[in-house]
Amino acid sequence: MDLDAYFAENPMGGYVETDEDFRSGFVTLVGRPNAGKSTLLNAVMGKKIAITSDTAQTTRHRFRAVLTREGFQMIIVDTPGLHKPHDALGEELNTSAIKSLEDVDVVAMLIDASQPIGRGDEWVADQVRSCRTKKLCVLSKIDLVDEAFLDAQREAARKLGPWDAILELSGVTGAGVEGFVEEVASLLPKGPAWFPTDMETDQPLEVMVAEFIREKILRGFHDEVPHAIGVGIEQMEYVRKKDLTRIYAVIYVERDSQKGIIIGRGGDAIKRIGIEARCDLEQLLGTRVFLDLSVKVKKNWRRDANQIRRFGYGE
Ligand SMILES: Nc1nc2c(ncn2[C@@H]2O[C@H](COP(=O)(O)OP(=O)(O)O)[C@@H](O)[C@H]2O)c(=O)[nH]1
Ligand SMILES: [Mg+2]
Repeated sequence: MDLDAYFAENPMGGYVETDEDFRSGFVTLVGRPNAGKSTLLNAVMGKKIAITSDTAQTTRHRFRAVLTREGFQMIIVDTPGLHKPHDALGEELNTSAIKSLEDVDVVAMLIDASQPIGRGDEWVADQVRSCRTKKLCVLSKIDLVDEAFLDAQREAARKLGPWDAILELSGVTGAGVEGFVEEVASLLPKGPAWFPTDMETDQPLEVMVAEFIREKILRGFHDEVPHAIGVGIEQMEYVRKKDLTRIYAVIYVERDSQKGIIIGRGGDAIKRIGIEARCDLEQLLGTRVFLDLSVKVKKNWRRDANQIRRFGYGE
């Protein structure tokens, strides 16, 4: 096969020219739910790839984002938070996060600097300590704390170590994010790029679309409903003539009462979810979007490991 001709015709397949100083490798983000892992991932990538919210179990599956720059390629693994599991879904999510500690070069443990460091963080640190990788401790959300508090947090974080470095940053303001990228890059082993330069994530598009919709529900409802939902994409088609993507998605809930809440009075709530999701999806896809949302009841899907996998969560 003539590779030059192939790449000329398929610019999507480009690989970087690498020399012997090129570094490449994997960094996994771990920490308690809400530590700011997915927000940091988006800040590093300079665009939204991961969904974020202040609801636990926002991130339900492990996936990778690829950052390629001159001199290095970094594969960032985002994970569900590590926490004490309460149901089959929670257990799957933990397993998924713990697995992500294997076979990587750097583990970055995020700690929300605005919260007291506690048992939950100690438990995560215990998991991290037994890894043979390089280890970073990242104090996140520093925009929410003052200098004195941050000093105390840094001291508490040090005791959870040993760490190769302790960093501080805010995924919201961007402070310290570049420093994080540089630190990780310096810890990566030498070696050629793993992925094409234009590849930004290994999440299938369908999964990203479903996740972007789920995010709007997480952000819109602050009771138990968010935990009970899963989103499935039934059909997705691109109409070239209209530069339009048609998406048919189903929101699964566990009970009729939850279905009522998601739909809202006179369909208000689901209409709002649809409008918000469509905005994000148009950004993601770079086309106009027609979004059809429906709600179905699927009892106990969270207790059934097979169902959980069918929704694309966990391993
Ligand atoms: N103020 C502030 N909020 C943040 C920051 N990083 C994350 N958050 C918020 O914290 C919540 C959890 O963030 P997320 O990235 O989903 O956490 P994850 O569960 O660790 O992936 C969201 O509401 C974010 O907007 C930060 O640097 N500053
Ligand atoms: Mg997350």
